[in-house]
Parts: sequence; C-alpha cells; structure tokens
Amino acid sequence: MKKLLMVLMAVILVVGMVSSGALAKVRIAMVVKNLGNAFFEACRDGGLEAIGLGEDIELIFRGPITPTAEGQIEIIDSLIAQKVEAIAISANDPTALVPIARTAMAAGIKVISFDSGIAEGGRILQLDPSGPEFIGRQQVQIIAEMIGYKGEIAILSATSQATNQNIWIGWMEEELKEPAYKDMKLVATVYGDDLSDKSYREAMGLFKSYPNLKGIISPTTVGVAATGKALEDEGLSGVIELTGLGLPSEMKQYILNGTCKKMALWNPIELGYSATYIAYKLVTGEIKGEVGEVMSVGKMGDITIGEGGTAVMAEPYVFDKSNIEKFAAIY
Ligand code: RAM
Repeated sequence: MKKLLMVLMAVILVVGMVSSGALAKVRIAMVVKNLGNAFFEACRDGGLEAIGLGEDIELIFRGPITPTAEGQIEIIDSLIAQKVEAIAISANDPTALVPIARTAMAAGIKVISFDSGIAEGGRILQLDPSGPEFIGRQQVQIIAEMIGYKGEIAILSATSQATNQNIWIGWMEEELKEPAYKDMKLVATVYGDDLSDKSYREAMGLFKSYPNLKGIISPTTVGVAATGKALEDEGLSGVIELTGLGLPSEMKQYILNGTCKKMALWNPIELGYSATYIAYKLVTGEIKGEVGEVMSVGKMGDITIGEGGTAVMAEPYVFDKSNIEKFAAIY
C-alpha cells in the first residue's frame, strides 16, 4: 500500500511538472563567434523576440571570449551534455566544427548555422543574412565609386578562418576582375579578428605600409568601426575612403562626419529572430530542413532552402547620411 502511494505521488509530480512546462521546455542555444560584439547582442535580442512567441521555449546565449573554433567546440560539447534541443551557431571555421556538430546531431540535437556557416554535413541548413555574391560585389562597387575607380585598396577582415568574411572576400576578388576596376589594385588583406584593439592596430599598419592607399573595405562590424576611429585619430578621413559592413549605431558618427560615406548591413535583430525561429520549428517538426522547402518564418515571411542547404534572409540595407540616424536608433 505504501509503495502504491509513493508511485502515485511520483506520477502526480511528473504530470504536474509537464503541465507547468517544467519538462517540456525547448532549449535553443545560440552560439556566436565571440562575446562582446554588439552585432551578436542584436542577434540575441532577435532570438529573445522569437522565443517570446511561445511559453515553452528558452534561449541559451553562448560564445567564447575570443572568436576561435576551439572555444566554440568546448561550448557545443557542454550543450550536448546539457541535452539542449537545438543549436544555432555563427561559426568561426567552416570545417573545424563539423565533427562536434555531427556528434550533436547524432545525439538528436537540431544544428543549424547562421551568419557564418558550418560546411555541409555539419548542419541541417545555413541561414545567410543576404546573398554572399551580392554582398561581396556590392562592397567593391561602393569603394570604387568613392575613389573614382582608381588606386590601391585593402581589406580589413575579421578572423582568417571566418566562413562568411572569406566567402565575401572571394566575391570581392571576382568583382575586381571586371574591366571597370582595371585601375584599382587590392594590395593587402589583413585580419583584426573581430577585436577592436587588434583591428585598430591592423588599420594603423595599413596606413604605414601603404602610403598610397585610397580605400579600405572592412566587412565586419568590429573592423569597420575600429578603422573609422583609426582614420580619425590619424587625420586621414577623406584621404583614405572607408566602407564595409557596419552597425548603424556604431558607425553613425563616422557616416555623419564623412569618414565613412556609405556602408551596408542587414538587420541583425531579424537574423537572430529568423535563426531562432527556424531552429524551434525544426524541433517541433514543422520545418524539415530539406532543399527546396519553403519555410514560413514568422514576421519574416517565407524563406526557401536553396542548393547546398543554404537559405537567404533578405537584401542588405545601404546607409549614408540620409538614413543613418533612423537605423542607428534601431541597431
Ligand atoms: C561581425 C561578425 C559577423 C558579421 C558582421 C558583418 O560582427 O564578423 O559575423 O556578419 O561583422
């Protein structure tokens, strides 16, 4: 009789926990390149907006201190041990993360990459913010216009292994092969590792090594802001032109004073929202993650999974004096 009572009490306890949601939470981990980058804080805010859509979802936000694959591998390892339901990651390396991501998927965890991808086989799908070819070519078009299609340019990137920046740089190099750019020369590509101080030092190094430099493309929010500061500190605003992919809130001052006349970026809040939303729907089974599938992504509408399991969110915005203040108030 005592035994029966204990069993009954245990059943009541479990039922109670399930109905209160204690056992039914879907834990989605967002793993970013590194902490302390405002771009990823905006992605987190978007993720929180997406989980606000359901009471049974929880967002776990993680990232290493510096943007390394090793740091992310350790984090994924601990997320596997925690048995989270999904991981959405912006990867610091396309291939180094494949084995641990496969281990996670074998354990039943839905793994997607967003922003910066894991190679095929290491994720269900990759969510690109905008088409990589479009982004890369557009960066060259903007700087070319600024320098009158003539002179030396350099690229100040994030880490040397970053999937997204390396794909964009590949498309920049392609664009530069067009006859319109015959009088322009890419003299260097350097890496600020998405750390402000290192990016600043790399920008200073470019000014010193290339006294004839006419323009810099920095396709990283951290790099472009650090380069803006370095140009101002050296009195080189307008002497060396700057474009890149920047957060309007961090670049407003440089856009308004002409240090960076034009730059681009998508909305990182929407990117974090979309990644979290997709991860959640993969867990519930509403989205399968198959090539050709049209995913209905809440407020973002329909997003189709294309070749190679890659989906594209939206077109980037271009910012200049006319619209920077409006966007700076948002992200
Ligand atoms: C940095 C990161 C991120 C990239 C943006 C443009 O914040 O490198 O991955 O998408 O810049």
